[in-house]
Amino acid sequence: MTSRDMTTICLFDIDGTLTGARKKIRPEMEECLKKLKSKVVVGLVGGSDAVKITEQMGGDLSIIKEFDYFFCENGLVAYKNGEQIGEQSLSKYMDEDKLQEVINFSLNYMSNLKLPCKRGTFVEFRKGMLNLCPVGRSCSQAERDEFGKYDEEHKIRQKFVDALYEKFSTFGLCYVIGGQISIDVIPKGWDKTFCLQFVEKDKFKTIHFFGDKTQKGGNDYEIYEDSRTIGHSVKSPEDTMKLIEELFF
Ligand code: M1P
Repeated sequence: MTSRDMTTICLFDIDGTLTGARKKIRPEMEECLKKLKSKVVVGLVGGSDAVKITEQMGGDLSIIKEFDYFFCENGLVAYKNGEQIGEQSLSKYMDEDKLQEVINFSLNYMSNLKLPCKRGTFVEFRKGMLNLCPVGRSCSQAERDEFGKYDEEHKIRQKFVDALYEKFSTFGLCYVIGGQISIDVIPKGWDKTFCLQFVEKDKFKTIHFFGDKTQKGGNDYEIYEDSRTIGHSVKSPEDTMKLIEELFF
């Protein structure tokens, strides 16, 4: 057996790349990542928080140590070999008045939307970002899928993003469509490239990144385009597995 190449790392987005949107990882993908980890260093970089990502990876928080690097909220919360190595705080970074202006505007904007359905948790305050969700994060899977389709047709989130940029253009914030039903609000530079500072310290020769939202405005765009990474744009988890086979086996 050849030894593991510790100079090459593969970083993976989660929704649409390793799993379906907010779905659990499938056994064949688990197997594929396990096999890949015997060859190179493997890390995750997701927009969601630790609880949601570990749930999708099929376990509780203890699953974090199964990955060489585990970056939640774009790396604003970072782990290496199960140990936490970084954490940012949006509430410390941003002036409370400004933060409340964004939250109040968003709640008001969402209150004027007519959608197929509305549930609860329209604003989720995370460690390093705000997540705005017009349908409400407590919706069921069926309601999530319904909103997803409605949004494709009516561009609810894109219009919301445009309104946020128009209203708060000087706040130094980015409004990003990452998943299926919500918008992430992050300070400029707190996109997925944020995680690269941690891997750079370990002097990898090659950093591969795999993601599906690699188009401008998507939450994989900056890291996919970054000169420090080799970016791979995928269409689905099946596509990711195929690419891993082609590149590494
Ligand atoms: O894919 C990453 C995104 O996953 C979730 O998106 P949604 O619930 O809209 O499908 C969110 O956790 C979002 O913050 C994250 O970027």
